[in-house]
Amino acid sequence: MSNYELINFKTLGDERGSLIAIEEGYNAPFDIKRVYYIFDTKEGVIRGYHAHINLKQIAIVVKGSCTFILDNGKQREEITLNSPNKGLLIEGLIWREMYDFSDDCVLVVIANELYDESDYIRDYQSFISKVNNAKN
Ligand code: T46
Repeated sequence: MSNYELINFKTLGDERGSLIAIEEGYNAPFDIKRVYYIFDTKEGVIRGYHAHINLKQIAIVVKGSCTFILDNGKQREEITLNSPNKGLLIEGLIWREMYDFSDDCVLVVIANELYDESDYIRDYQSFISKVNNAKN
């Protein structure tokens, strides 16, 4: 399925522990304009249920684990994030849902644009119409 990929971040470490740096143009393939993080997610909660029109993002679980459902309108795939050295790059029209958050999950997201509600598609049928229109 296109429109997402896993990025392996290089871990810089020494006897004190580990460090990962994310830099635009190096291991983040876009200008970084916003960072947000999701934590203390309650048991059984499913977040997301939307797609973005233009936004590019990298999701990194820096602690714990959670699973992304990624749907391009044709196929749905699941990817579990459980390592701070893996980044999930999502761009283009992808419906996403996130679930199975561990108690300690901290999900950091780096985005190429500021928050803009008009970039969200929060209705699944509208998402499918948009995908079909984009193909024609
Ligand atoms: C995404 C997934 C992975 C803001 O005011 N500023 C922000 O930068 C963000 C991200 C959200 N908000 C507000 C909007 C809502 O009132 O925070 C509230 C929760 O946001 P939302 O319900 O969209 O959260 P999620 O977890 O469903 O989705 C978030 C991102 O919004 C979205 O872009 O791809 O994480």
